[in-house]
Amino acid sequence: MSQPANAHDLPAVFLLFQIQGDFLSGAPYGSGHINDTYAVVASQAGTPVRYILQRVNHDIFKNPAALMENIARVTAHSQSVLADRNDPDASRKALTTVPARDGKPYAFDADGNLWRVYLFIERATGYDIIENTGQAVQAARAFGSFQALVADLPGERLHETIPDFHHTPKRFQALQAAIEADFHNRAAAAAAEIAFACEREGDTGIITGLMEKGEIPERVTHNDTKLNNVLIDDATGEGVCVIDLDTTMPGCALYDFGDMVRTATNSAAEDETDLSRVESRMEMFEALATGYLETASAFLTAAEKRHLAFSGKLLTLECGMRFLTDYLSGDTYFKTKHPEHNIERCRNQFALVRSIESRLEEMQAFVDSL
Ligand code: ADP
Ligand code: GN1
Ligand code: MG
Repeated sequence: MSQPANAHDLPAVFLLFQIQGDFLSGAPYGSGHINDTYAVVASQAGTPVRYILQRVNHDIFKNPAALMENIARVTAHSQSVLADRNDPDASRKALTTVPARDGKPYAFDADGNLWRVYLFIERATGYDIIENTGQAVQAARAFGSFQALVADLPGERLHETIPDFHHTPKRFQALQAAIEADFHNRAAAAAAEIAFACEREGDTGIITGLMEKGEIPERVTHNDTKLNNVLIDDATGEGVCVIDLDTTMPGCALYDFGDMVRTATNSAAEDETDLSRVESRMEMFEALATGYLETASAFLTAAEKRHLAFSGKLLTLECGMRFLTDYLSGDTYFKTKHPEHNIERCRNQFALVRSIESRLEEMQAFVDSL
């Protein structure tokens, strides 16, 4: 379940970092499901300045120092590209970590938690539900540009911060193990959802199978392209910054496009329980495909393009299976607000899968027409 707001000693954590000025206040921020995120305010000679202070969830990210090595490399690369362009807004267009007292981009507290601080990107918003097709175009452009940017990342292969993160067949196996164990006696209540996932087992291995055969390439990808992981500029409406880089690692371009479809085409919130409101909107899909291909068509292969619509179905199915697995396992992974939260999210995602299935051909025909 979610952390209580007063779970951490924010003034003490603040002092671990080279933040100028005095600690004024701190409060939980955002709607991420994984890390503990706070907006903290420092008084800099009387002017309040916000920062993002985050505890990285080390139950999920088993090697948070390696994760921070990835982030340091990706953010340094983004900033050097922006500097080469003399971009006057560079510090809003890429995440910037604030160093700890020892110069590292993170610090450990007395309980062994890893913390990091980012400059707060002001005058921009991460949306849980999309408001218009313009935002879909912008979000897709931002994630497509991000993929193009990290394609040139110098150095070794990035660390896999969560192994097999989007290996859907392994996610399916994990679901089967949770059903068999049924430690919390919840499988009976989830019988319909379990059946839904089992009927679609054949879909789970399609993308991993093409990757194993070398027909779809491994690329550095973001892997968590949920709509609220791109900040949209409040004034211009442009996608200003891609955030939440914890899962930026070797992956597949389709994982990123698929998760955009999952989050940006849904006409309702991810945990909406009135399933009649859950629909994958064609106009949002078209906007996503348009924005994404503007920035990514130069590097995408024909096999990747052929699976863009399917990736939306697959990533939605995978996410629904992950919520279901977590429900059966006693809600240990995703932050939840009440005991039914994960199964409600699962039902919502599976309703969205059905909706995508009903227009899959139309979606792919649109991609092919571009
Ligand atoms: P999680 O992995 O838990 O989703 P995120 O890194 O996405 O954590 O952060 C949670 C939320 O905090 C984001 O959805 C966004 O609203 C906000 N956020 C994160 N980083 C920044 C930043 N540098 N500037 C402004 N807001 C941010
Ligand atoms: C988590 O961290 P956040 O809230 O952006 C999850 C994603 C899921 C998403 C479902 C590291 O994303 O994989 O798709 O919840 N992140 C991790 O909303 O597991
Ligand atoms: Mg996030």
